[in-house]
Amino acid sequence: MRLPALLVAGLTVAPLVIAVPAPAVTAPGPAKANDFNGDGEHDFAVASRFSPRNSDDKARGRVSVIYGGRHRVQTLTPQSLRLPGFTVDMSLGEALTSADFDRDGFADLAITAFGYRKVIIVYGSRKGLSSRRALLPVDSRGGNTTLVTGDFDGDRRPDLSVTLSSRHWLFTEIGRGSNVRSTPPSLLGYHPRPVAADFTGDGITDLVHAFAWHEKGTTAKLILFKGSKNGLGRPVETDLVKVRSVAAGDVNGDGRTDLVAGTALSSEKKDGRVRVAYGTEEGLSKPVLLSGLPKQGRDFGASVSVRDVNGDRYADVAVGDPREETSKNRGGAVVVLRGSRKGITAKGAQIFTQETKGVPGGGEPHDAFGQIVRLTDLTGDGRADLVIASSGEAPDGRLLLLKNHKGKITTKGLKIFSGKRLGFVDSSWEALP
Ligand SMILES: [Ca+2]
Ligand SMILES: [Ca+2]
Ligand SMILES: [Ca+2]
Ligand SMILES: [Ca+2]
Repeated sequence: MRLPALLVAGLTVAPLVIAVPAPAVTAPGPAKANDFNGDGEHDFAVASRFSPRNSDDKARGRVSVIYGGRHRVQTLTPQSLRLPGFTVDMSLGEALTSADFDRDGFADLAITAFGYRKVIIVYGSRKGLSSRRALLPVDSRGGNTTLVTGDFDGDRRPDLSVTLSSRHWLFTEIGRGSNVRSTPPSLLGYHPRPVAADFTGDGITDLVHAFAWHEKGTTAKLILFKGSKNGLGRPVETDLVKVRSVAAGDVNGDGRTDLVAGTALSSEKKDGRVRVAYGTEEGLSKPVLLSGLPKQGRDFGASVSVRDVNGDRYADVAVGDPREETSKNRGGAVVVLRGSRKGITAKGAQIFTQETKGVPGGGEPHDAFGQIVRLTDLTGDGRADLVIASSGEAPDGRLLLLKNHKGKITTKGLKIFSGKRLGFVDSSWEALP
C-alpha cells in the first residue's frame, strides 16, 4: 500500500473522475454516450488531474480512455489537445461527460480543467477520440466544475449543463458551427452533484442537483429542474442529507428513473448510507434509506453506479465501500445490489474485496478498493460490466474490469489497468469528495 501523497500534503482536491454513462436516459443523438468509436461497445474515460505530480510540468492532468472490446488505451494531455492559454496552475480532467454533441454517430467527450475557463469538447471518430475539438467559454473564476448531459428541451439534441463555483451554464447546441448558450436556472447551493435522467417519465430529460455541502448541519436539498419543450423548469425541492455520489436508473422497473445517492460523508450517522429517491410524475419521492444491506464501513456509498447487470430490466446498483472495516485489512469492498419491483434489495447481492477469489492482490489499509465504481457495458453484450478503482494500490493505482457472465459480475477474465498504463504515472488518485 501507499499513502496517497496528496492527502499527506493536506490537499482535499479530487484528481480522479470518471465519465458516467446515464443508463436510463434515452440516447439524445445517434451514438450512445461513451462510445467514442461508434462500435457499439462502451468506452471508459478516467482522469487524473495531478499526473504527472511534478508541479513544474506545464501541462498537468491526464484523461485516458479504455476502449471497449480489445481495451486499447488512449491518453489525452493538455499538449495533445493543443489548449491555448493552458498554464502551470491548471490541471486537465476536473470533470468528464459524454454525448454525441454533433450527432455524427460517434460519442464525444466533454472535459473541464481546473483553472481553465473553457469546456473542452473532443469529438469521436471511427478511430476513437480525434484531434477535432471545440472550446466552450465559461468565464468564471474558481474550480469545482461539474458536467452533465441530457436532452433537457426535448429537441433530440444533447445539451450540456456546466457548473463552476456558484454559476451555471447550459449549452443547447454544440458542434454545429455555433455553440448556443441559454440561460439556465440558477445554482441553489454549493458543490452540486448533478445527475440527468427522465425522472418524471414524460420522455424529456430532467436535471437534478444534489449537494455535497451546505451551510447548516447535515441537510441539503435535492433540486429537480423538470425538462420541457421550453427548457428546464422551476426548481422542485426535496430534502436530503449531503451526498458524496449520485447515479440514476430505474431500480423498481416502473418506467421512471430513480435517483440513488451515496451519502457517506457528513451524514448524520458515522456509517455510510445509500438512499433512493424514486421517480414520480411530479418529481422525486422523499429519499428512502436502504436497509438490510451487508455490513457497511464508514465510506459505504463513496461511489455509486446504476445499470442493469442481470438483464431483468430492473436497474442494479454497485456501491463502493473503500474503507470497509469488516475485514481485518480494511482494504475496501464493492457491493452489487439487485433492483426489483420493490426497489433495491440485498437478496442476491455480490460482494467483492481483494480477498475475493480471482481478484489480484490483497487488501491493505488505504488501498481504497471501490473508491470509484462504474457499471458500464464494455463488452457490448447489453449487460453491465463492473469497473473498480483502487487509487491507493501500490505503486501507482489500479483499475479493474470485472466482466458480466450470464447476468453476474465475475472475476473470470478480469482485466487489470495499472495507473502507469493509463498514463497516470506517479500520481495520487482520489474520488470526487
Ligand atoms: Ca466503443
Ligand atoms: Ca460526435
Ligand atoms: Ca422507477
Ligand atoms: Ca437487474
